[in-house]
Amino acid sequence: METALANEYRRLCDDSAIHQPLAYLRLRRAIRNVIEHRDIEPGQTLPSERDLSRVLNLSRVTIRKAIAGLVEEGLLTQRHGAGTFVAERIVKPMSRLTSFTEDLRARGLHPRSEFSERGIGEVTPEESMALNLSPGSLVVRLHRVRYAEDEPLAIERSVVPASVLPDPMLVHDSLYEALEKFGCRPRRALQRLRAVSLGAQQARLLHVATGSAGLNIERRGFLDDGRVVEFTSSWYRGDIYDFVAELQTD
Ligand code: 16G
Repeated sequence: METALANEYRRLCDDSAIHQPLAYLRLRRAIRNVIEHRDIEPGQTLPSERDLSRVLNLSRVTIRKAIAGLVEEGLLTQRHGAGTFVAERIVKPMSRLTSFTEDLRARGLHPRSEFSERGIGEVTPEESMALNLSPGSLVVRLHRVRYAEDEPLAIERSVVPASVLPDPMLVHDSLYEALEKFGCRPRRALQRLRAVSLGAQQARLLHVATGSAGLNIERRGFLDDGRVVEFTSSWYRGDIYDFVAELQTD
């Protein structure tokens, strides 16, 4: 691991296409890359600050700064006296508007989806409220079970105005990638989180016992001009996910 990280760090230093003069940001990127390439697995320990400082010829302050950012992002966790580990549970920071696909890829996992619905229809009263659409408008509906390799992690039901995404078949793996192509990826979102116990059908889809803990998250995603481009209700497995928010006083 130490060697893989040192090689990656040196590669970034030598790569003239990467203009990153700050050593701690370069190191952060190198750690992110080795996690993504699975040179270090979830649960494994990162080399100590002292070893990294010696091998990379960087100050311990730089190493600490690089690591602190990744702990905040949820890629690394620290246990007092035991060191720094690659996070095992999926820690999702609430401060960044990322997609399921991006979150998993950043952890070296391969996201995929199984669709149970991918169609277009007239907006329901509840959807029209959530999306600010007038009755009769058309919406695209996507119902998916979301996996990391073969492990189901979440169930998601997304509704998107057809004026933004005209054809549901344009969504393959990632809704946000499809929206991006139309310049309509959400720029801001409002989320509501609720603790739930998963019903029989949801539990079966997520391979957990009926009544297991889950998190229901509703996200409304907005464009800069205020249009709502997404209304998604997700049920995430409570045994795998941690949602983390950074709070500040005024
Ligand atoms: C996340 C979002 C969901 C969004 C999806 C897009 C939360 C709680 N939910 O799961 O609202 O629709 O990502 O992911 O983060 P995709 O681009 O991989 O389809």
